[in-house]
Amino acid sequence: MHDLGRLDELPADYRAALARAGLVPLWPSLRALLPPGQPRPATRPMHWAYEALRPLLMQAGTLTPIEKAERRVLVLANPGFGPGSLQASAAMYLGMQLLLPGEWAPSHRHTPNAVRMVVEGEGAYTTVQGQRCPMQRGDLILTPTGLWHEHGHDGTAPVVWLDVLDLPLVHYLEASYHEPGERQAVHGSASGPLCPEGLRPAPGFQREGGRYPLLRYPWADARVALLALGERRPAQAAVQLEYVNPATGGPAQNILGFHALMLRPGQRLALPVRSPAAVFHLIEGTAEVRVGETVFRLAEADTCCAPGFTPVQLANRSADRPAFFFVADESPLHEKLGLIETRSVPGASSPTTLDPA
Ligand code: 1HN
Repeated sequence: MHDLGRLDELPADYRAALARAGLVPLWPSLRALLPPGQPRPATRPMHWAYEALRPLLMQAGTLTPIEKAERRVLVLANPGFGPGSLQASAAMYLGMQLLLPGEWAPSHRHTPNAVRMVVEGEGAYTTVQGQRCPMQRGDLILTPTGLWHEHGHDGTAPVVWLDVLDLPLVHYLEASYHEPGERQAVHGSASGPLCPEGLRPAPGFQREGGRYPLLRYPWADARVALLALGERRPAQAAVQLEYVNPATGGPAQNILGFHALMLRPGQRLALPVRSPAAVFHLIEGTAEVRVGETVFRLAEADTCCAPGFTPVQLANRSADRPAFFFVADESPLHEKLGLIETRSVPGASSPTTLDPA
């Protein structure tokens, strides 16, 4: 492969003439745009410990009233995208949001899709398109593109949740905007699963809120399902559930994908190397996440991210308790764009359990 010409090899007056004409030579940038063999992700492996983040979030609660924030959020910033980065990966935004007792985060809607993974506290709720969704630890609540949403809190202690949005992508596409709204009239509750297992709304089913019949996925149900699946799957197999849209059987949202994953006591799992970046949030237990050469030790409520094209191994360090992860990734986007790739690593094409270390 030839070394290509550099910008500084070109005469200064020629470069100035190009700039005046609104032109740029391709060859100095060609290798950065199309690196050999695989991408060079800006996304860095990162770990955000809840223990470190929580006091700063609580401090935001005293420094900034909700009226001055609308959404009181500390963004989990990946430094690979530069100082002040507002993203965790190319397509994923992560933020920890705090709502204090009695506070209200007013109704709005926007083009990016959001989900909330509840981390701490009782008594808060999100109203999505008129459906009141109570928030309990580990619950996943969707606010798909264009749906009205607002948050309230009738409890007595702070409530914290992890927001996951496809904002970096939608903003890059120059498609990101919001509209403020009035307080919503509540005309339903999404306090339980819409349908039992094996049933789904028939084609043509429409509720206000349209193509998303299920907005709240209670953790209590997902946890029971993971434990039951773990009983039935071989001891070394991955125990993983995908959050799906029951109307389509496809991913719960269009751009980002969401899973719940259980590691048995002592289990180690090598994930296939894939093109999308992924985020791992530990709902329960203690675990180790190895991203390439970097090892993170996760406590409950910790979050980390892994760039695409990078080997990831998960390990449950406890000998007697399962560990439960919430996983968010960019796979629906890569699938739709025809960019999805899975590469074999020795011993891992589908999730593979390694011998205990
Ligand atoms: C948003 O609407 C929420 O509704 C949270 O709670 C975080 C980050 C960027 C843009 C919109 C919310 C957000 C957001």
